[in-house]
Amino acid sequence: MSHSVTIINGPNLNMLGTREPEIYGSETLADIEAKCRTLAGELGLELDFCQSNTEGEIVDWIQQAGGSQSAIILNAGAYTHTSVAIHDALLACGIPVIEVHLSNVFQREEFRHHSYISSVAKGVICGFGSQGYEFALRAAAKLTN
Ligand code: DHK
Repeated sequence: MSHSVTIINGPNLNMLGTREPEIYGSETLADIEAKCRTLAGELGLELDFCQSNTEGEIVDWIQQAGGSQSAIILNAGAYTHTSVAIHDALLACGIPVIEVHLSNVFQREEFRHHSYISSVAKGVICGFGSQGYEFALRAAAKLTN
């Protein structure tokens, strides 16, 4: 049976490529999606890949993934540091969550040091740029096997 993984991207990640490239790199989100689709194929995973600037839509996607997917990979952008609603949705979804950040949030402003996601995630990957998504997919493949 092939497993399905959802990669959910939060606010402003649609701006990758032009947004503070010295922090987030020069690849676009479409570039990252293409790399993830290639790797997911190699790992035998089905992949959903989505992005929203809206907190409620991200909550909806987490709820839907709980009923249909094997794992969630989540870069919640700034909602990482603010969203109790996303924390609660992750607690309720019943599938493993891998938290990803492109940047090393611990080398940045203090308000980025706290995450509402980490305490309910299986693991956290940050600071490796877009490669972090690939690490997360490999972790998801192991978790779902
Ligand atoms: C992305 C964002 O948009 C920020 O709000 C987070 C995260 C860090 C990242 O590094 O991918 O603080």
